Amino acid sequence: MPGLPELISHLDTNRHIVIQAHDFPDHDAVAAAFGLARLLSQKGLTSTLCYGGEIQSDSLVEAVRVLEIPIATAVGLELEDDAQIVIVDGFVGNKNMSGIPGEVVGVIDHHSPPRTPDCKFFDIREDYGSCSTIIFDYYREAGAEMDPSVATALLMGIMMDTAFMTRGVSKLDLEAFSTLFFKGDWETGSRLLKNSLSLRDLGVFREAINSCIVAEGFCFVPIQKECSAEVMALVADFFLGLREIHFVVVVEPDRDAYRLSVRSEDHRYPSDVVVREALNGIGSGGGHIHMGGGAIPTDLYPGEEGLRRRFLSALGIE
Ligand SMILES: [Mn+2]
Repeated sequence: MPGLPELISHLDTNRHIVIQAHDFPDHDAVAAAFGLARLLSQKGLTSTLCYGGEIQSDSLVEAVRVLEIPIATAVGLELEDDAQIVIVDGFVGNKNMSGIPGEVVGVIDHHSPPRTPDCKFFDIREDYGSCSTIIFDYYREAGAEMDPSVATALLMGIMMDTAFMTRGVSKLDLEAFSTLFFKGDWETGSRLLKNSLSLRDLGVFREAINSCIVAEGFCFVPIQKECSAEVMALVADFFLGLREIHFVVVVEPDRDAYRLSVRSEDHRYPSDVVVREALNGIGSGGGHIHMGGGAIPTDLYPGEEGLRRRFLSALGIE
């Protein structure tokens, strides 16, 4: 299996190393980037952390502040053309990775890739619940010390992506969780994660509850109000929590595209497979069995009912 020693063997100490989380990053992406940077620094390799776009999640902004994670947006970052980029929790080719100058040397991810990454190093473990778990594994294999702040960040990444160990959990996620739980500060971590909504998000929930359309176990939720990817995901989780619902699609208009958040609790209908089929020819999507997402450029959007029908047919309901 690929791992840290192989990644390091591809890194040139004379060139700038940049660890990039995906655009509009989440807890798992930022934690994986932070953990990897600290681990590389123990090996004498200095790196810069960045993400594309901006952090839309207030709880992640708070985590970055509390844990003193030195990460910033790639916009305005002076990067040399020969910078070596390591991407975590996503990969180039995905719509959510903004191109920054430099060479993509490595990809560390737990999403199923639309195609094999075209770079020197890649470590993709689709069976892991979080990218943070892969980084935890790197520490363990290297026998490296871990700061409490890194442990807390990785713990939050695992808790976030597995919805507190209730989806997509592998044996290694559990091992990482039980070690990090005692190494990091789980109280701070879970407080930050469990307070990611605010009163101003209630309007989005109100609209979602009014607009949802249910057909068998499938719930389609079109919303017009602008909201962050995190709030969309929480809306999707909310509907999945309804006993009758097993598959959820939340769709929301963004600047130049419609964004989708997808959830499944039925193994016969993996989120990533269904979203790719439903968006075939009009947009892009991906993710895992339990959670996924996608985007449709505004000019290709088939309308709410058109999109709902595409999902119905991808799910084989009609
Ligand atoms: Mn992740």
